[in-house]
Amino acid sequence: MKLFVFPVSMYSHKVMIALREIGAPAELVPVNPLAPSPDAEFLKYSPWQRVPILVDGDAAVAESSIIIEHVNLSQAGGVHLIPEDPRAAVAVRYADRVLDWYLITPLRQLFFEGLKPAHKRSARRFASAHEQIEDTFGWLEGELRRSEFLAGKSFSMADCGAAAALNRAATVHPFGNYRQLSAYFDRLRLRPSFAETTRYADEYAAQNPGLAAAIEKLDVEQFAIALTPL
Ligand SMILES: N[C@@H](CCC(=O)N[C@@H](CS)C(=O)NCC(=O)O)C(=O)O
Repeated sequence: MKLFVFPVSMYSHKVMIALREIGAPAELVPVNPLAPSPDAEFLKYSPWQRVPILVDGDAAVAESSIIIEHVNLSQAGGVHLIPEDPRAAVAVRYADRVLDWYLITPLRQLFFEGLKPAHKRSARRFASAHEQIEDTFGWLEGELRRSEFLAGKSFSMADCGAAAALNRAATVHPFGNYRQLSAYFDRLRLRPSFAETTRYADEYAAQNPGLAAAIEKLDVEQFAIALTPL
């Protein structure tokens, strides 16, 4: 299997964490979807220029959650990131949708707003993204009072998305007084799947000077460096 990733992207991290948890190794192919002319093979599989994309034999699978479903299906035993019990599976898919729409989406809005030259940035759009992140933190705090993981007793697809998103949120929208959320993020960070994924991102950022700092500061000049093709 081959997984096209942008090494610092939240959706890529979500899938990288999942594959490591499942123990389904894939060759990671780093691409920059924001580059003016991205890798031609990547474009063949992703006409939308979006990562991640999984290539498994003849199948090319897009969309982070569907990639995880695809790999999860081929697991005969071992770790299942989507429970076999249908009701428990719905809870996992629900949390996964909430995270994609109401946490990763506003975090991406902050990123893309930060890419714009200062005079084109909108205080209203920044505020609306922060407000949505805050609402989702409140929801997460309530869920985490009930269980150790986001959607039940065991680590699932929902926790993969949460780990990827909270890692970005920690730099641009701190957890404040959300104590359950902070403690949950600390637990996620201890997982080897998270550590390996962030190590890969850090190594990539180290080879692309300015990128890590750009993400932290959402600094428009440094983001220009992030746009340099791989
Ligand atoms: N719904 C998609 C979203 C994928 C996505 O937006 N990926 C971002 C990276 S985090 C991307 O490729 N962005 C490039 C762009 O927006 O041009 C998924 O779950 O995989």
